[in-house]
Amino acid sequence: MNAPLPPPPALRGRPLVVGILNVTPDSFHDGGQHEALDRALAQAAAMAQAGADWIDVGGESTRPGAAAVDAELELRRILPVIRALASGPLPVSVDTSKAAVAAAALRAGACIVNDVTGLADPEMAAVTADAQATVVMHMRGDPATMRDLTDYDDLVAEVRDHLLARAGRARSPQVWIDPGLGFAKTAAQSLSLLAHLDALVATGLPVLVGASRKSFIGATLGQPASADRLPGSLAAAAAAWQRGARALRVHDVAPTRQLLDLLAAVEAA
Ligand code: HH2
Repeated sequence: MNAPLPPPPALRGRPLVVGILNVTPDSFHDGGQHEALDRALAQAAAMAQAGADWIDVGGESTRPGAAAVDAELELRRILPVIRALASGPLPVSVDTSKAAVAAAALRAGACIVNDVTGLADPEMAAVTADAQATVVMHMRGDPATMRDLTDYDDLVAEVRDHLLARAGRARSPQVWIDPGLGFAKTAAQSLSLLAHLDALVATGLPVLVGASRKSFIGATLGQPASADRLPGSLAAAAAAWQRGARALRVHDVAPTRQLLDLLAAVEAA
């Protein structure tokens, strides 16, 4: 098992920065960049050097319209990376919705389960008992269907109540909740969840936010290419931190770390 995860930081304290490491050909921003083991490990080392607190390893893209990947292929992609990172300085999460994949990743040295489906797999709750932490994210449907599942009567309350119910299934010592920006949400709904993040923070569970380079930022700022969304991603990270997020899942660790450290320094001054 790799380095242990620290407890969630205090509200408005130094937030955790979760570095994204997608070992996929088709992730919406970093797809194809880290498929070779040496490139994945170099990226993890660069993120650690830049101030990441934890590395999130994924082997299946969940972007809208992404093709599903079977467990065997997902494991072929992620296990060599997780095994290599297990002896490294940072805790490692596995970004998967399959209980079998999560279990194998934990055996290989990961210590956190990050499940975008919020423990939809009936076997996942039992697997989380072997993890130090679980991230329970809100979504509806799957990447193929979620764009058509954006009707909510009361978006913020429904997301909060769903997350509370799903978090109750997880058996890890730490359970994080995540609004799932961009997952079965229009751009306006992702902005609204960010604006009303305090409703999730008020549950008392630590909140993790993944806004990095997502299309709602592009839609808001007129930036169709994810490569042009760093300023918007930093603004979203700032908005999340100011509303009480305790971890930010990002592609760009160094600029996010600087942004958050400065905000925390202003707060402490
Ligand atoms: N977003 C993505 C994947 N996993 N996990 C959590 N907890 N929260 C998120 O917002 C989240 C997530 C999608 O981003 P990315 O991994 O960069 O892309 P892809 O799914 O195309 O691999």
